[in-house]
Amino acid sequence: LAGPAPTAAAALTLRRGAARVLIEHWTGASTVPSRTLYPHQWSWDSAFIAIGLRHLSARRAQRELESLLAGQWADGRIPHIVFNPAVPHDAYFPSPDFWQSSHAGRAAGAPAAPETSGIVQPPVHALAAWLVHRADPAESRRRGFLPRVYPRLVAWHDYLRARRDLAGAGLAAIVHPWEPGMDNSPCWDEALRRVDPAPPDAFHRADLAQGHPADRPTDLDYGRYVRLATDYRQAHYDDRTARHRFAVEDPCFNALLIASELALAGMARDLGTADAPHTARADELTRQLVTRLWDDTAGLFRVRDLVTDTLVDERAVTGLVPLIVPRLPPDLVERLRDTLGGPHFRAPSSRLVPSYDLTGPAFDAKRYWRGPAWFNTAWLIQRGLRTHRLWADADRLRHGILAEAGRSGFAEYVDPTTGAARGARPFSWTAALTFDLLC
Ligand code: 9WN
Repeated sequence: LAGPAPTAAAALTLRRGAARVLIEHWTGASTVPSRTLYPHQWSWDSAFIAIGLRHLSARRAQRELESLLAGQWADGRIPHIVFNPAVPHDAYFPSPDFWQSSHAGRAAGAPAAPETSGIVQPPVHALAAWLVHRADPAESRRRGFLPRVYPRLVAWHDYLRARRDLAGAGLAAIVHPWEPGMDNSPCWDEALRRVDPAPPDAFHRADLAQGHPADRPTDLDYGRYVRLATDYRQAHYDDRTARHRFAVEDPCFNALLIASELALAGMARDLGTADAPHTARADELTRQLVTRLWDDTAGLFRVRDLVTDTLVDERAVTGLVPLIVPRLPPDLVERLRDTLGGPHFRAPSSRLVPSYDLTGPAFDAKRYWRGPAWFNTAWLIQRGLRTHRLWADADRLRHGILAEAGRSGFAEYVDPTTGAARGARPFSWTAALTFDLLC
């Protein structure tokens, strides 16, 4: 399924289509992931969107990240949603009424405005900001972009280090299944079984009015998401006192932290802050990632459940994303490459990477992060392959991303067994990352 590169005409059509999605989803200060399903600003979406947008308008890409950072809390956290006050509250659940950030999050430093969620998403932001800066350094300098965002991104990483190193071993933990951005991955199933779901009448799902129920997490999943978020809110989102019933170390989240820490090192050099500790931090995180999450038998990284202090016995795409870590030991790179091309992840009909083991007991070709192939993880993996100079593998995946994006109309994800488009369409990061690969 290697597939050829798109012809010049096909690439032009794809570029135009991707640009159109980004323009139509721009709200004036940021980009919505989808006009229907996700009408606010999401954290890691904005980072991926900025990576594509930088080729279209470096200024707009900077504003995308600045608008997200306007929702940053005084404790350094970047919330996973920054709400648009113009959007009716019933358009998305959970809405600002549920999170109550400006009220319940006050002690943890939530801003008075805008309203935000209280949890986080993977730290792709510094990587995105550095790529945005490098796309047009003159425009970046003219707007003072790096001097403004660098301290905020440092504060974000400080938050993860100070408040989220729950095991005390150096890696950042996530405390809600929405935090890794892979909501219903089978990797969380066991940990979630310990959580009593909130009763179904305690919430009303807006997503089912837009999305297909077979594509989305179940009501039982939502009951547990609501319970965990309610508990966190009742603890005023204070990580020093909150007791987390769900706490795991996720490979993708930490790999992105490493890539972003290295991006901070680049920014610090550019700003003349030579003694910044970022490279040393990235090296230490890389050591801990390998020590705590690598599974040599399976040939990929696993999730660590911090309540039981064990590795979760599931293979998922999160375990392949650490390919983006530059100083990964070469033998691990080889093993990851083999796993990527082996029976668990080589999909028959899609040329992307399925979100979950094709042979795994929980595999579901349609349901969100339980099998469907997503474009952001494919983009990260192709970047990782390139980082390790595996050019042919990277090109194959790049061509796959371009082909699937075009064929699916920039879908949120595709069924890896049939190649059928699923989820929201068009979806912003699919368009943005496609655009990036064409520039
Ligand atoms: C909850 C916006 C987000 C993505 C996540 C994806 C999905 C939200 C939802 O949509 O999550 O945050 O409502 O399902 O899982 O990765 O950031 O696109």
